[in-house]
Amino acid sequence: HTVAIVGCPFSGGQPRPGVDKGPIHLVNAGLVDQLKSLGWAVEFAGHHLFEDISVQGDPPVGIVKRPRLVSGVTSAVSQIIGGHAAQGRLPLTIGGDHSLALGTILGTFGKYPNACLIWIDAHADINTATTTDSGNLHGMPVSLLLGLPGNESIEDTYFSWLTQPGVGITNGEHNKPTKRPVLTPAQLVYIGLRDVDAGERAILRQNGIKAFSMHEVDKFGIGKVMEMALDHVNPNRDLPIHLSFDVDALDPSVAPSTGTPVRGGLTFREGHYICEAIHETGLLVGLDIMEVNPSLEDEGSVQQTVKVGCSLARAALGETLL
Ligand code: DIR
Ligand code: MN
Ligand code: MN
Ligand code: MN
Repeated sequence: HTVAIVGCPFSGGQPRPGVDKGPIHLVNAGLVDQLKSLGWAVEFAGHHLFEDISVQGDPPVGIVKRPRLVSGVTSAVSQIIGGHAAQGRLPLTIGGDHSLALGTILGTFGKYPNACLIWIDAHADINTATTTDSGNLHGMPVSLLLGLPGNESIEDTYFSWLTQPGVGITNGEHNKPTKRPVLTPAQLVYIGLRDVDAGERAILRQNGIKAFSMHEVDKFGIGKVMEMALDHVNPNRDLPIHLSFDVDALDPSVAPSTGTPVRGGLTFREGHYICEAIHETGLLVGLDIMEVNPSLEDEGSVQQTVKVGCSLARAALGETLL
């Protein structure tokens, strides 16, 4: 089996420089050889610099920042990931900020429309253009993937490509295709949440989206939480799985070099257990390791965070302890 490493040095979905250097550090730390020694054929053809995506001025829409750039880069990412998925390769995207998931998830769901999405994060990343306080698109990808109301100001202008292709739902009256979002709420589950904005809480509640916050991780333990999360999105353990892992889900003592650390996060083992449990299903079809920022904190913290990023990827791709 082949894993395709897609390096995405991109930081436009949030304000802190440096997260674009994450993928370079992960590869320099030996990720390619590490995955080879797990028995994978590894395809890595260098990082994607998105040089052809030039944006002539990118003024905010309302407070949403850099919508043109994020749209251009993430639609390119969706093509790259979609290509790997179509060829039967497992795409491993290394970020870069979490707005990149707009592209990675459309890429895998284009090939596997019935897949489920397991989102590991301190944050829900489900703000809309209406609810966002920061205007940062890395806090918004899930709402765009779900096609939630509130994104009207950016959706038709910049993210109209973000729909499930090739699905023949038509609008009866005019018989023209209607847009079908990439994801439905039932296909999504969160683990690790602990910094959820008020508007996001309302969205989670209104859409009945399943989320296991750190409270549930403490209450039930990570083993039970993984079982419940999979029971929700994958009851018969027969649907493809996309795992999108924001390293800020981990406690800052475990992954300090990330843009929006939040105390009270997953332990080293809890984070790895999630990846191991998903590997055990044999259903993984897409993997993101996001938000490693090697410009933040001291050199030791950077090395530690980069190493954790690599070892999460290895755990999801079959590394075992025995
Ligand atoms: C906040 C922070 N909810 C926002 N989100 C972050 O900007 O929408 N996501 N840090 O990773
Ligand atoms: Mn986060
Ligand atoms: Mn926050
Ligand atoms: Mn995130």
